[in-house]
Amino acid sequence: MQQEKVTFCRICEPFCGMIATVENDRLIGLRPDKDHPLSRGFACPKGMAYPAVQNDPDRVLHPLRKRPDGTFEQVSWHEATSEIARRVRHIRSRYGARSGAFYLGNPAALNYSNALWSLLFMRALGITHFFSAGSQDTNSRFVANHLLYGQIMQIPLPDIHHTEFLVLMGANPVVSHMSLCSVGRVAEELHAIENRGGRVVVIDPRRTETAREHQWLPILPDSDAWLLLSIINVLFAENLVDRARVAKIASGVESLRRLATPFPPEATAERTRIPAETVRGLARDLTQKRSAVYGRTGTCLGSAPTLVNFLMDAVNILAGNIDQRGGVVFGEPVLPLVQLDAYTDAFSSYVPAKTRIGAMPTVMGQEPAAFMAAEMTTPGPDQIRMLFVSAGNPVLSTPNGPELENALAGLDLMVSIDLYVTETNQHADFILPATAMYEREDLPVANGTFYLQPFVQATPAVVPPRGQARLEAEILQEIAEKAGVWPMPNPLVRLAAGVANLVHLPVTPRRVLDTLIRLGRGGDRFGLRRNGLTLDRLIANHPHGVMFADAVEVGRIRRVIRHRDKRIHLHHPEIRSEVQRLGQRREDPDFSLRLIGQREPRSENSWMHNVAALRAARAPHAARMHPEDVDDLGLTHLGPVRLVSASGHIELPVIATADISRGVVAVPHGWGHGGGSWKRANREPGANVNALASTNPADLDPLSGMSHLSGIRVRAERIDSVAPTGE
Ligand SMILES: Nc1nc2c(c(=O)[nH]1)N[C@H]1C(S)=C(S)[C@@H](COP(=O)(O)OP(=O)(O)OC[C@H]3O[C@@H](n4cnc5c(=O)[nH]c(N)nc54)[C@H](O)[C@@H]3O)O[C@H]1N2
Ligand SMILES: Nc1nc2c(c(=O)[nH]1)N[C@H]1C(S)=C(S)[C@@H](COP(=O)(O)OP(=O)(O)OC[C@H]3O[C@@H](n4cnc5c(=O)[nH]c(N)nc54)[C@H](O)[C@@H]3O)O[C@H]1N2
Ligand code: SF4
Ligand SMILES: [Mo]
Repeated sequence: MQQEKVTFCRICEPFCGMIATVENDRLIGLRPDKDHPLSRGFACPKGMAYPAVQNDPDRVLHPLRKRPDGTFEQVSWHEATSEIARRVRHIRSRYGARSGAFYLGNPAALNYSNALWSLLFMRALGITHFFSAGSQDTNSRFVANHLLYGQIMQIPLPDIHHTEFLVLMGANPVVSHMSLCSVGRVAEELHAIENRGGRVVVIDPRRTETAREHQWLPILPDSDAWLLLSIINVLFAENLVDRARVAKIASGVESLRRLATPFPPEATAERTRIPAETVRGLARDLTQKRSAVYGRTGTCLGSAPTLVNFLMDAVNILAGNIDQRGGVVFGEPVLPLVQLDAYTDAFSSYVPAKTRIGAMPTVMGQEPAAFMAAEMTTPGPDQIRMLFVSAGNPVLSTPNGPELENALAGLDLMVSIDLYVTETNQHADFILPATAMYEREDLPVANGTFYLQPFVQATPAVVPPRGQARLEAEILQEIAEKAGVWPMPNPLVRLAAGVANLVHLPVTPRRVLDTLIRLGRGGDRFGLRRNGLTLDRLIANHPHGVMFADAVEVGRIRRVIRHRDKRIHLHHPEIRSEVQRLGQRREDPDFSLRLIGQREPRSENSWMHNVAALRAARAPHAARMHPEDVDDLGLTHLGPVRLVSASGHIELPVIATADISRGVVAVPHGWGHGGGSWKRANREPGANVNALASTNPADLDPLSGMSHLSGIRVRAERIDSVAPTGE
């Protein structure tokens, strides 16, 4: 019998509404949900293709244990968790709790029970080596937030629905559908800005899918700090800053002026390749209209990314656009996440000079993933002996995968929870099968503060788990219980436990979520408000979600800022030294090209390459370069090239295209498959671009420990053929 169920996609951040068709407990189709208030009938090819992941014959459906000969055998859940717990106890007693590590990958951020219970599991086991995709994605943005507003949770969002002038720096929303900003149908919303007389400028080294639709302003990779300093310089020099107004909300304005004084646009044009007059025009326009500057991974992965994010906000602040309708605004989460953060500090912690290797900061407890290999191979009391990986493929997603693979081989215990055997977990002792997204109940908790409109939606599981797949939270809790370290005290759990104890129920992710909903906007306050929201009511009575208002409120900045004086802090010695460091960088003529990434519309990081429908008639993995660079270097269009950095080299075909600036090479990340269970992906030619990235502490962002993945200095060499990779 066929049934239709209302749900939503959790591959990326718009969480598009979906109607699932289910037959005999099998997901047989998806269509976009026309009644979803945000996506309004839109879904992208990745989202639509998810049934092929759900039903993939290559999925791992039973716990797997590594045999001595390196192959995997199926074992029962009981055997797997008991043996893991036994080995955990042994390693803890022999080397101490600090020998444990956890890597939490990107899909965990869109899966509340995995994220929440992974954090609790780490606390229970005393794991301090916590790594995540964040140090390849968001942490520089978060540290800029910490410096400016004293908190990490609420970051400025471009008010796309009301702005008249949007500057996108290092973001490609037509392909990525926006990130750290949950908004539906973004490609249309960008056109709507122009339709109401506004303008969208895309500052990007590549003429991206977004740039093609709007106004492209090419920039040399890794030079945004110079551009932003010049914009700030012009704002002051041309008296465009309403000083009295800014002084009301921010301190350190004068220090910022001085910081930017040496950088008039004429002094930075050569570094950015943006003409001085264009920079002056940008600065003027930003103060004349409702404007917003927004950046994403292109501004988070360079060599000084905290500085870039800091300066980007400084421009929004100085131009009078922060906390303004049509400017940048702060989200209003429906669940009481901000209160919870203020109470526990769980999501806003920042500790400078914390890590054993490199003395780097931790951001929300996360150490730089670039140090994973070194933390495994460097002797000492905190050397990593055991690693848990959930929803991550760091061999392809973090710097220097080959180095990490070698280090993984030396671990005493490695456990991975995933849908597939991957390049990473092929090195594990155990691979445990996770439920795929339509097999679980969910609500986008971590994105709560990033919604442009106050909105909440929960979905039930639409199909039962395939095979023996289980929720990550259940798996982790069982291991911790068997290891004798669960339950454990934690403010969040205590809160839910308090509630659960009243009715003598165990604490589960579901009860924590229900508690948050009941205490949140529209919540039933445990019966005080009749017909208020509970998790069950949200699912049963509001399948397409609840929209509380058309837009988030503005004029709330004092409530967002967590500095004691309730002002934005624009003066920081760390920022000053970052500007000095910029000026000290010497370019190496041996590596005169700059490497950037390129997200593809039909791919999600490393893990949707097994879906035939997404790969049909697609060009194979390749580098993009300007035709004149291709000619000058003696390369040929579609011919092979070797890219060399100070850290490694890769070989792949090159595509000549005028849609990229000269001196720039673009290569998508997440390729270079081999050894996983994803048979089709393994057959695709491709190279791991992160073999070119550095794990040397000197190459990371000192303020955030962010990996340097965009603007890596490389050279291109002519070769006769590409060395084969994969199977
Ligand atoms: N050069 C370069 N490198 C980059 C980037 C870049 O732009 N350039 N981008 C960075 C960014 S932004 C990110 S987010 C990271 C991603 O880094 P990672 O999170 O390490 O890598 P993914 O490729 O997203 O791998 C996700 C894994 O989770 C599995 N998975 C999928 N769904 C589920 C699920 O529901 N449960 C479980 N348990 N597992 C699941 C998949 O099979 C896959 O193995 O890559 C980063 N690396
Ligand atoms: N189709 C698809 N969608 C995705 C993903 C995916 O893999 N595929 N991944 C999801 C994830 S995990 C994330 S974090 C988001 C990321 O969302 P986005 O950041 O919007 O996605 P990217 O396509 O990486 O866009 C980064 C842009 O920065 C540009 N850039 C690189 N270096 C520089 C620089 O130095 N300066 C400037 N100004 N620009 C630069 C690149 O050319 C690129 O166009 O996308 C999400 N959505
Ligand atoms: S844009 Fe695509 S992948 Fe992202 S949530 Fe929407 S349908 Fe899913
Ligand atoms: Mo990401």
